[in-house]
Amino acid sequence: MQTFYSDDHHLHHGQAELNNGQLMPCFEKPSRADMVLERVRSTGLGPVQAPEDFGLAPIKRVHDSQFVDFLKGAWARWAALGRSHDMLPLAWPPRRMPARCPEDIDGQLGYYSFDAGVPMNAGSWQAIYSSAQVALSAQARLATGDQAAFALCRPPGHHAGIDYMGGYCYLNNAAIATQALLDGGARKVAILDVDFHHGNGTQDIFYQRPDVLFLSIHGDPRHEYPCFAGYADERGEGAGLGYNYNYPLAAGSDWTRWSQALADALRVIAGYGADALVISLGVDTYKQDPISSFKLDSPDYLRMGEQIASLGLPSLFVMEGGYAVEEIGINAVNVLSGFSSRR
Ligand code: OKP
Ligand code: ZN
Repeated sequence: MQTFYSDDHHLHHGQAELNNGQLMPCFEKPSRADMVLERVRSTGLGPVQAPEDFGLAPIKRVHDSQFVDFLKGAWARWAALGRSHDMLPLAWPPRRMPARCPEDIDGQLGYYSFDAGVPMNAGSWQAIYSSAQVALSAQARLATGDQAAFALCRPPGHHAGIDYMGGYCYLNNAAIATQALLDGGARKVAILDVDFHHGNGTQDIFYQRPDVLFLSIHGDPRHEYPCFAGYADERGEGAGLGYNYNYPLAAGSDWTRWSQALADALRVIAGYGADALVISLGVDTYKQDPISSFKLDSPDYLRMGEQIASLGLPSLFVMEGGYAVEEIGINAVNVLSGFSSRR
C-alpha cells in the first residue's frame, strides 16, 4: 500500500492547550506523524511518496471560500499586530447572539472556530495545506485503480466543518478526499470514522447528502469531546436522512464491545453500495491514550484492518488522532497491515 506524506507538518507546532483546566503542552505534536512514518518504513508497508499539488479548488469544494482565505492569511494579520506567540481564538457567539463576522483577527478567530484547540504559528497554513494535499494525492491513487492508499495527514481534519476549525483540525482532509472521489466519478462513498472522538465536522459537511454515508464509532458525547455531537439519534437530514450512523460507546469499552459496533457499521456499509471507502483512522482508542477512555490493545488494530478489508472496497486511510506517541506507529500501521493481509 502506498503512503503519502509531507515533511511540511513540522512547520505546525502548537505550544499549549487547555486540558482539565490546565494549560498543557499540545498533545497534537510533530513526533506523532514522525512515529507513524518510521513504522511505515520499518515494516516495509510500501513506498512513501510526497504529495502532488492539487491547489485550492478541491479544498473549496468542501470548505467555505472565505474560511479558507481566512486560514491562509490569518498569521500575517496576527503578526502585523506585533504578536509572535501562537494565534488562538478567544470568544465565540453563543445562542441568540447574532453571528456576524467581525473585522479584526480576534473576532474572526472566534467566528471561524468552535473551540480553542487550534493554535496556529507562522508555518501552520503550509502544514494544513499540505495535509489536505496528502489526502488528495492518496485519493488519486484510488481513482486510478489502486485498492488502497494511506494518507499520513497531520494536522488531522475530522472536527473541521465547512466554515470552522476546532479540536486540532483546520481543513477536513477526509471530506476533501471524499468530495474529490465523487468529482472523479465515484457515485457513492462511505466514510468510516474510527477515531475515539466523534467526527463532528465530517458529519456536518455531509449531513444533508445521500451520496456520502458517514459512520462514526466514538466516546459517548454525554461525557466526551466534542460534547455537542455524536449521539445515536443524529441520522441525517432532508435528502441525507438515513445516511448518518453514530455509535457512541461507554468509557472503558474494549475490543469485544468496540468490534460489535464495527460489525454493525460494516453491515450498513455493505448494504449501501459504495464505490469507495474512506477511513478516518484515529488510534486514540488505544488503552494508553492520554486523552481518551477506550481500551483497545495493539493486536486489536490488526483485526480492525482485516475486518475493514472484508468489505472488498477500494479504501483510503486518512490519519486522524492518536496521542500515545510511543505506540501510535505500531497501532496505525497494524490497521494497514491487517487490511493488506486480506487483500
Ligand atoms: C482530536 B482528534 C480532553 C481534551 C480534548 C480536544 C481533543 C481533540 C481530539 N480532556 N481536547 O479527534 O483526535
Ligand atoms: Zn480523536
